[in-house]
Amino acid sequence: MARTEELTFICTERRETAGPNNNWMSTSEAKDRLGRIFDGCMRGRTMYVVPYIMGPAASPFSKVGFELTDSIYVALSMLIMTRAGDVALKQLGESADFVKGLHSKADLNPERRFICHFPEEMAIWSVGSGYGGNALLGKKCFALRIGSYMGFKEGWMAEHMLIVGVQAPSGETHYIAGAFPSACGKTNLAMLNPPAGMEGYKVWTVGDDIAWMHVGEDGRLWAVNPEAGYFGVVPGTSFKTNPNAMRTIQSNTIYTNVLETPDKGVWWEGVDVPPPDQGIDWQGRPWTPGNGEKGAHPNSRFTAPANQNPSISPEWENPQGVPISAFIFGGRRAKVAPLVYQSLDWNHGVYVGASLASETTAAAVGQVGVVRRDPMAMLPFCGYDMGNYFGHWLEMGKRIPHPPKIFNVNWFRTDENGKFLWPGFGHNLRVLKWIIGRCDGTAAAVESPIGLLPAEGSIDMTGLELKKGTMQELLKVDPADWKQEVESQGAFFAKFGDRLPAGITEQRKALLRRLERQAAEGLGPGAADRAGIAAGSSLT
Ligand code: GTP
Ligand code: SPV
Ligand code: MN
Repeated sequence: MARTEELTFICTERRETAGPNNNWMSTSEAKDRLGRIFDGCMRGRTMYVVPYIMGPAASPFSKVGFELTDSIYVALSMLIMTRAGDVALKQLGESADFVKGLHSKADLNPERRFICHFPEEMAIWSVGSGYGGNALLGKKCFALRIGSYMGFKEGWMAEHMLIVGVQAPSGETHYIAGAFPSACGKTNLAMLNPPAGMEGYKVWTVGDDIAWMHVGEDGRLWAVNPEAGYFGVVPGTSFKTNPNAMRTIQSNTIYTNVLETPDKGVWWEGVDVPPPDQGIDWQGRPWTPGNGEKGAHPNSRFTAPANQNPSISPEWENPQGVPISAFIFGGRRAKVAPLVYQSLDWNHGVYVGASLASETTAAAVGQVGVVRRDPMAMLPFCGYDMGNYFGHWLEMGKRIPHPPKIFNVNWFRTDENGKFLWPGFGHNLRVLKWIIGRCDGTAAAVESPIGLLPAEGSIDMTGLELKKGTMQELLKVDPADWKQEVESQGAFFAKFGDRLPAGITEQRKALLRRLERQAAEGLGPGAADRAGIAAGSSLT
């Protein structure tokens, strides 16, 4: 019912290739160990052979994969999540250039479960799990872990990002790509429904989880969604929070780990309708409302075709992709991170992404709600040494003549009672509007040590009234919190040793200087200069 990160491996000749961010096994050991589990494991079952394309058919950026599996769930899900079948065989032609995926649920025993990636030979072996991220090999295994390795070698980017088009009342559309850790709001943002007061806007979904991005001839960065469906978090999905998702999942949809109702329907916590009087819970046990158990697992999922989404972008299958104006990074942070801020430039933006942190969710097995660093939301998905990955990001900045502007958002800041300060969901469009305004030069910002914050009144609040002081609270940058934050960032980056690019260390030092300077200025005008704290950037 969730990804098992501790059983997920990058398998290469040398350990250094995988980096401290990955579990590593040597190629030969992995093949030996998994080979023994695979041996005979499909006996008596049907083996499905699924040829598929990641990316729009006919796109120069698309890539072909094959998945062999003994799971009917996996075979059917791949038909939804990818462009599968003849179209993939046609695309491949006589070429042998495809990712070789082997999957078996075997005996589903966690003791004999491994999800192994061989980026050096474009292969994936997954055994012992039937869960999406472990078993639908086109998604995280290929499009991110193998894809990020290919992008590093070939000069493009494979990211854990939604892609969304925001059309203003003027008719102009800006595309934004956003990285949020698992179960932190990508699908919701990708399908956003404008709030009351912003009816003139239209939001178009290009992708909800993964972006493959290349530098275009016009010097901008262009993104395609390699997937053809959504593997989305079910709990909390309702006509109130995400009407487009609700409309998408009315038919041709596979549900896992939800409550089964007596009439063979589905129900989950947070849906618009009250629970049935009884049902079968996600573990297959009889369930009644209030029996102390959840009907649906917190990471229960739907698998649905993207073209059923009423907000699907007319550009979503454009072989060239869509041009990206802005990147946003975001996590779940009850404190510290403000609602939104803009980085000072590309390199600072890379630092903002690299220092992303978020409270853990049910999307991976393990403790939920603890703050963990998750650079670019890629910690579980980067198929090589993350120090080199940061270097790749810095390098891409030099190679993109008109790079996206980079922002950080946090929908999840809470008040002293633990209640979310920001209404989120459709209202997040207010923040996207400010971000687009920054790209166009029409929205105002004020300087802070961590970056550029919205100037007072620069976020469109038409149709939304917040309690007095809430916006100030949402945008607060607490110097003490941030000092601690920078220390914790430093401890994290130290893990990458000499693979950590100097550019990251420089950004951290500059941030520290700006914070110290602000703290000193709190002591009166000129105090920073008297204390000899140098200006860290054009900001100070
Ligand atoms: P993965 O598929 O795991 O990569 O997740 P995701 O990033 O697509 O997350 P998703 O949009 O499915 O959201 C996960 C959970 O966060 C759901 O329960 C949502 O209801 C909740 N959520 C999404 N957006 C917001 C928001 O703006 N505010 C609040 N409070 N909750 C949100
Ligand atoms: C995630 O965990 O980020 C997901 C679901 O999108 S999975 O495909 O399982 O990785
Ligand atoms: Mn995801």
